Amino acid sequence: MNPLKVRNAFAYDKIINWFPGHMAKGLRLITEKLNAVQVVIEVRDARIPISSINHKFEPIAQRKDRLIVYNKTDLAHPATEQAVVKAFKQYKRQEVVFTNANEDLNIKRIISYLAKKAKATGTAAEKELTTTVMVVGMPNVGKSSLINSLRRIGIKKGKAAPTGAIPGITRTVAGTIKVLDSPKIYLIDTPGVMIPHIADPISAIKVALTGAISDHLSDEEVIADYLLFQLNQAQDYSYMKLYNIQEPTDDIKVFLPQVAKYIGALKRGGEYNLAAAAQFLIKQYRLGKLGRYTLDDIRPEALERSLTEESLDPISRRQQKKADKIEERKQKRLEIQRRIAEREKANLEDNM
Ligand SMILES: Nc1nc2c(ncn2[C@@H]2O[C@H](COP(=O)(O)OP(=O)(O)OP(=O)(O)O)[C@@H](O)[C@H]2O)c(=O)[nH]1
Ligand SMILES: [Mg+2]
Repeated sequence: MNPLKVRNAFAYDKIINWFPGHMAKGLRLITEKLNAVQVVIEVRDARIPISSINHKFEPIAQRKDRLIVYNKTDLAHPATEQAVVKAFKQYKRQEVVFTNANEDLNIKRIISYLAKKAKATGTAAEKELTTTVMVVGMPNVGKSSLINSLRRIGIKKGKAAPTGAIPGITRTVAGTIKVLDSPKIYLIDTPGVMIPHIADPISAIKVALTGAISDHLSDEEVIADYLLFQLNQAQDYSYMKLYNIQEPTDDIKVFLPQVAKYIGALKRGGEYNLAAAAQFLIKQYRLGKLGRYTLDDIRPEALERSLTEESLDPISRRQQKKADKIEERKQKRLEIQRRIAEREKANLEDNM
């Protein structure tokens, strides 16, 4: 087999923006309900320990006791946990827990952290130790699954928060969900909130590949290409055996037709359906069928660069803030237009 020529870097400069109305509203409700909680659990994706940090949560989490949970650790590279735990301790003085909410991994650690934060509430006669916790994070990282897992372990009860494989399942900040009896621990589920403007296009691709951005908004063939780039960077050519491909390739135009052939994705005229092949590959990644891949650079020097404040370029920070403001204003305008349209539709129906 000839050694494969791979790209040095992935070229992409498109900006993906996704901040629908329910997220802006969710963020508002999260801020409003903050007074009622003692602890904020910020859930992130273990496959993108840096790219799943949403600076929108900083002002929220800073005011409370914060626990950072990196979920879907079963899908991340096994070296991620140790590297990230160490770097966060060193550069952020923050404790982080890695979980697999589907298999209740490390859930007891979270329960004991929350139990220690319990405070006396209620009247003097019937004082009860209680912790109320808000669970926030980017879309689809597993916030609702984590709540269900805590409840399974804490009070041995079934699912209370709806979950699903696409982002945007939880639409609003609803009531509290009990996950422990003594002390009483109540959790509040919230809708996933996306970073309003991701300045780095490659971060946006990583976020999309993990499933936090609605698929129709991002170019699936580009995301599949990024996946191929990552596999080849890791010199992992297991895709050859998986999809019956003779030669490794770093060219998505060569790769996708072969995957389409393997899964039998054909268009009406008999052409290969490349979009279907790209969707298939993305799904395989999300299910862990291609192996455990962490997409952010977790080498010690890279983590140091990402986590130390000084390394953040003040100009790009200013640009980010400006872009956030513009995006927020746009979303507000869209929300108002949507409401007007709804009202007009309702009036029209009334008059019919
Ligand atoms: N492999 C794996 N999948 C997980 C894990 N946690 C959650 N999932 C899956 O990820 C998907 C999203 O889970 P949810 O709990 O709905 O995510 P969420 O953060 O509440 O999503 P939104 O409400 O849309 O913001 C579901 O298909 C879950 O089964 C995990 O630890 N490992
Ligand atoms: Mg949810």
